[in-house]
Amino acid sequence: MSDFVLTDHPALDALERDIATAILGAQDEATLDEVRVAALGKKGSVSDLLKSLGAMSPDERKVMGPVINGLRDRLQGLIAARKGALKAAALEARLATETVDVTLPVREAAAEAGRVHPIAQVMEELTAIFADMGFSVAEGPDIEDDFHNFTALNFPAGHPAREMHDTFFLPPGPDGDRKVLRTHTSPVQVRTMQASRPPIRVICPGRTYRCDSDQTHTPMFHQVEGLVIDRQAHLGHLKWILEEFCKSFFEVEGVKMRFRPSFFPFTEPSMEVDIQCDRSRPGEIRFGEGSDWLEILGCGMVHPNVLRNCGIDPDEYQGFAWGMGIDRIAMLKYGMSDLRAFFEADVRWLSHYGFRPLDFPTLAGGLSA
Ligand code: 2NL
Repeated sequence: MSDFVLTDHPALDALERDIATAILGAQDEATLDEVRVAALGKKGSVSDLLKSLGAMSPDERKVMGPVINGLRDRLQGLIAARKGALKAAALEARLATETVDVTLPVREAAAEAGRVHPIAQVMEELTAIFADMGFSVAEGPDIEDDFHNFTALNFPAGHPAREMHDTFFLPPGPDGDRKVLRTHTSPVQVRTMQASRPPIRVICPGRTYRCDSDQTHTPMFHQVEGLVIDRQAHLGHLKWILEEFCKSFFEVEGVKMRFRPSFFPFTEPSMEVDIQCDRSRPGEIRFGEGSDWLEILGCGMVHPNVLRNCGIDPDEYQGFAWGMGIDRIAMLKYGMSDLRAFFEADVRWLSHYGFRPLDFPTLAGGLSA
């Protein structure tokens, strides 16, 4: 700026050049404001010049007025331009550093993010798998009467399940009847048979209660039972349904199953079902491979007495049913060792074993995908 000649007044040109240099050299708005105050503030160098006009003679003022005002106007314009440039640069810098990567996963704090309990997850999985095979879900009361929990299901009068030490009974009502906390989900199927006509295809997942507590038993636990009633429903259908279920649930291509004779009051014949597994790796069970067996459920053809008790003619209809523990198959699939932890409501356990709320089970992508 050596050829900085704006007026016929070298001293004013020098002043203007110095201020202009300071304006253009300001690297932030605060510095620029300091320069502005030093020049145009109340006691600024340019303000002093403007004040000096008042002491001049009219002739002198006629000449110097436009000179000094011009100087002030140019500096004001320069300040405004510099301010705009600094603002734009600051915005550019922020935009460059504060970029938001919208593709990053949502950050979650362990305690804040809710988790789906493994039992709820497994219930969803069961529902999805059996819905695909045409089953609907039926529900019923946790507090049952003796007829729906025992009598309709062909339990004889002196059966041990009807005793205090195995079952939770409520105090008798005015009619002397003792209600029970249902010991299985079968009463839901009894109610379904009473309320509808065959063909019937339902699963009944829910809470059940027995007077029992150790590492593998809790007083409240979960079961899912299935029921099919039709004119010609038979054990071949049952085997196919259970095999499809096991493959889907444990996410394997194939699984060998073993049907052993057993006994339940409400089915005849009755069977217990084992599935193929491999237990050679410590602390791990794999299904669909290996040469070990693991019992996972009980099943059978619905006893004719049960059909009759529920208003279905056993000469016209027949069917099969099965039942299994949800807690147990959840432990097998997701590798928990102590059943009691399921019901201790410890959020650390839940954040370890629980499921993200939007991880819905699908049949296509693998349930744990
Ligand atoms: C088991 C065995 C089973 C059933 C449940 C059932 C229900 C009705 C009629 C006939 Cl209404 N049977 N359910 C049948 C066989 C076995 O459960 O080990 N559950 C954990």
